[in-house]
Amino acid sequence: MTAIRNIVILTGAGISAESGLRTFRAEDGLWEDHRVEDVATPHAFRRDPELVQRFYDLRRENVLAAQPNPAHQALARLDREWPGELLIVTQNIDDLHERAGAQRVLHMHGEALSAWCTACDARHHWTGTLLDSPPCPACGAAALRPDIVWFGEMPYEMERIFAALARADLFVSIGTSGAVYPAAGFVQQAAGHGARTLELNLERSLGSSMFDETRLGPASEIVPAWVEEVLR
Ligand code: BJW
Repeated sequence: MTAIRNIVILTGAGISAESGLRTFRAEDGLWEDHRVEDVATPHAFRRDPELVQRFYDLRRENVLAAQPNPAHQALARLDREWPGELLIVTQNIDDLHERAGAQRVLHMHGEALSAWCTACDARHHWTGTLLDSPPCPACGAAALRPDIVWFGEMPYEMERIFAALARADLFVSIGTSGAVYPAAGFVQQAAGHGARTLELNLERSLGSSMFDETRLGPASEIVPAWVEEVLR
């Protein structure tokens, strides 16, 4: 087996579940209260901006109240101690990887604590509400929306992600159901370039059979154990 130097880690809602943030597709998931098409598409935002702003104002509040768990902390340790290339590509909009201390993090589906001005294209760190239509700090327009990638929109930094996948010796997917593309296809891309692939999840994902290995359990247990093994 080739020595591992370059690692790409994909994280999903499952890594933050034990921090108290609800996942999407579980029975008690976020979208049990909302239809996806009512809150996570540009069309929904045009049709009912107040509903969408209220949904994300609440999500922002939840993110601010949450704390990183041992899985985030273990990945932050790996980021600090891994001498080779490493990229944590998260689908999550929370900032728990960063608050645990990880630096090599990319938010492909946007960030809860960021507001995007559709008038001047500026992005602002945002911890307050957007429902009350505050002015953009850069141009003054009342045109701020959550800086979130909705269905039908292009995820962020795809070129950088594909380049990292092409160089990866190891691809690890943590706490994601494999229901949403393009992230669900990363395992095939990495494997196609020769990477070993590992899934860490509470339950098998939709694409589980595409991984070389699957380890099942809560992220707060299986992620620290895996990091310990990699750094040994
Ligand atoms: C635990 C745990 C514990 C729980 N420990 N684990 C037809 C076919 C194929 C594709 C398409 C299609 N029609 C349309 C598309 C494209 C579409 C898509 O994929 N649709 C599918 C529904 C089919 N995708 C898009 O539109 C994307 N854009 C796009 O494709 O642009 C074109 C393009 C082309 C080529 C290259 C590049 C681009 C945009 C997708 C945007 C997704 N946005 C959302 C919402 C916004 C963020 C937010 O509000 O937070 O992002 S959707 C939602 O799902 C969110 C998540 O990031 C994403 C993934 O969810 P995740 O993280 O997997 O959560 P769950 O709940 O599904 O799973 C949780 C997992 O955790 C489970 O597996 C549990 O077992 C596990 N777990 N507790 C460990 N304690």
